[in-house]
Amino acid sequence: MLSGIQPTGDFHLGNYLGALRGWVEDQHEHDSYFCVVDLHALTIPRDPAELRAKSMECANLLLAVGLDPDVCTLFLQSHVPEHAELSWLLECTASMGELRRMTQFKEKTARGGEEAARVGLFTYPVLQAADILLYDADRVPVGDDQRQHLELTRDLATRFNQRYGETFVVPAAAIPAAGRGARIMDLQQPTAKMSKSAESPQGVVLLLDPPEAIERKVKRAVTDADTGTGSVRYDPAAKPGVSNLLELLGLATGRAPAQVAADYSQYGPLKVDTAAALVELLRPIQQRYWELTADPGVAEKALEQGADKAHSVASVTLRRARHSVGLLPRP
Ligand code: ATP
Ligand code: LTN
Repeated sequence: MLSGIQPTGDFHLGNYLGALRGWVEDQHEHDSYFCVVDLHALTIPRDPAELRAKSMECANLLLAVGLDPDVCTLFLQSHVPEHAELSWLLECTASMGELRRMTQFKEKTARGGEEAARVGLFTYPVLQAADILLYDADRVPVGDDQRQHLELTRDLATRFNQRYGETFVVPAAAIPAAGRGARIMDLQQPTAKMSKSAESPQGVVLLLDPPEAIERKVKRAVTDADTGTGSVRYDPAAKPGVSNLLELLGLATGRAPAQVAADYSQYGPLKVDTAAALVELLRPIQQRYWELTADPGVAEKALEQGADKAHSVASVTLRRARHSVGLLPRP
């Protein structure tokens, strides 16, 4: 199993409930690789000092949510050069047309236009395919927004295998069920996903937000005008704001959102309880995070051990792929 996360922006509840929380459980059931995708972060302008700091912050947060470096393999993408090399072989497998159809590319170039976009933003999903295929991953846990990138990875693996003979394992996405964290919505704009790159910070609950900030953001969450009888119900299409709060409270307390709805008739108490549950959910993560930042050696050691393990696996797969396409081994 493999998944990745970009060391950019600040981690939020969508990242945690849609992806990271599942990773922590998965690590005990699968041979798991978790990659901080620092090369992907270069697809849009980044300050070098900030990228360095964010990469360490990201590693510390992954440890704080519960990834155990003695159980799983946690590493930085750029520490394993095979990722960039396999990406080239896959770029020679992918077509311009299929990359141009990627929603993320279209969204991220909507404002500045395609002309100014970095080529890396265009080939981003190919590098992602390399991340996955290098580890023979058959399970890739991600949020719903990554569905299209996973489809592309499957297409590239299948095409490569057909062209050059069986080389890669064709992976499958593991996406949480609807209402169970697949797509946590922005609290201010409940029809858009909660995102690191959201316009307003008020709609995004960060993993490191202090309790007062969590309470304020949840209290001000956009609900809707329909406050009559039966207004607290799980109905994402008609009531996106309320449904998102029900989903959050459900995820924090281990219940289905419709089950949570049965306990409430008004928005006020739902918000108070959601905020309190989120504060409790994040408290131990924040505490571990601050302990880890005080001792940078822990993350450094985890990343070193992770890079060695990842390299030993990736180098074997890359050798296989090089041989398949006809590249000669070095004498
Ligand atoms: P950006 O919005 O700037 O692209 P992001 O918040 O989506 O960033 P990523 O690093 O791209 O962050 O995502 C890390 C993981 O979190 C991915 O598996 C992604 O699917 C998941 N994820 C991100 N946002 C949400 C969300 N709102 N709900 C559920 N899962 C999410
Ligand atoms: N594109 C993903 C991050 C990512 C990833 C991966 C996820 C890069 N490589 C490999 C799963 C597997 C994102 O934006 N969330």
